[in-house]
Amino acid sequence: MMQFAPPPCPPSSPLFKAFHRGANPSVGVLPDFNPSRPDTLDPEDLDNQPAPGGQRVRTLFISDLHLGTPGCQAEALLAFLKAYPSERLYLLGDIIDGWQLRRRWYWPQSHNDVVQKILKRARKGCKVVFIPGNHDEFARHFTDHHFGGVEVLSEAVHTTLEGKRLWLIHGDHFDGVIQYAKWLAYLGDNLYELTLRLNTHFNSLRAKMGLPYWSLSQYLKHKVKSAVSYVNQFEEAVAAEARQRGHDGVVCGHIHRAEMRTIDGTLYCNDGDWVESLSALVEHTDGRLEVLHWSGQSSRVEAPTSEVQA
Ligand SMILES: [Mn+2]
Repeated sequence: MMQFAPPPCPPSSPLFKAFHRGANPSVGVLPDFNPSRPDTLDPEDLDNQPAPGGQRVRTLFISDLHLGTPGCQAEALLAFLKAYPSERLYLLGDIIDGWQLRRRWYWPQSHNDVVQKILKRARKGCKVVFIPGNHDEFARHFTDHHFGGVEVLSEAVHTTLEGKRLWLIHGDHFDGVIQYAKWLAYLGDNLYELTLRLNTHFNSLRAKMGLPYWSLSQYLKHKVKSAVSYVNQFEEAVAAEARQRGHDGVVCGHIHRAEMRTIDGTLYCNDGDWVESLSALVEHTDGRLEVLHWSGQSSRVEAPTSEVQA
């Protein structure tokens, strides 16, 4: 059985290099794979039954797992996947962090378990689609191929139970149209409060050195505002593009900020990440979309849907 994950071997090995460079299909390293996947999920199958606290859903959207990095919360993700079996699973990019793996090989058992769990889902009738992101762009060489029942696509459209067409992308292609630095999006309120305190010490030191007051906090406040602005710009740009392409909405990842809101009549959903926020987007069996935040059990937060004018 083919795996879409990089093989658990050091970066120096030829197989690893082949995967990262883009293997030549003519040598049969990664051929088209047509799995004997059942057409529908068998709800009687034990693997398709939710772990206590969870429930079976129609569709599960996850992204930004960053497998292959110490930051990936693989155990939490595994527990979440067990709690939420689904008829469809969309992996919206940055699943495997090729950037970091190239620098340093990090592949613990739990990360392998996540990959195995995903492949098992595919075998058990779940339709699994993988849309590579910028951190696993090596997989973009393999779009329109199947690996172990996992379909690799550059983008996709999901039709909800209610018949809405959702455009599925990772989202990194919008970096170019957004002015603000990506790292700013990660700055949180706590960090900001800390800088306010730091600022006091910082300036008393400056005063002792005979230097004029310079507001570190004001400087950073501006930067944090820029971060908020970055997120808004990203969301609006993605929604506008989805609208222009004639879709009812969009589901993406990339900025590690789970969200579900309507922007100028277009539904914008971000399924979050499994590094910081441990969040996912689900479509329930009744067609309702919901952002889930995982905290060890089935911690569920109803995402408010608000109309925001761009
Ligand atoms: Mn990304």
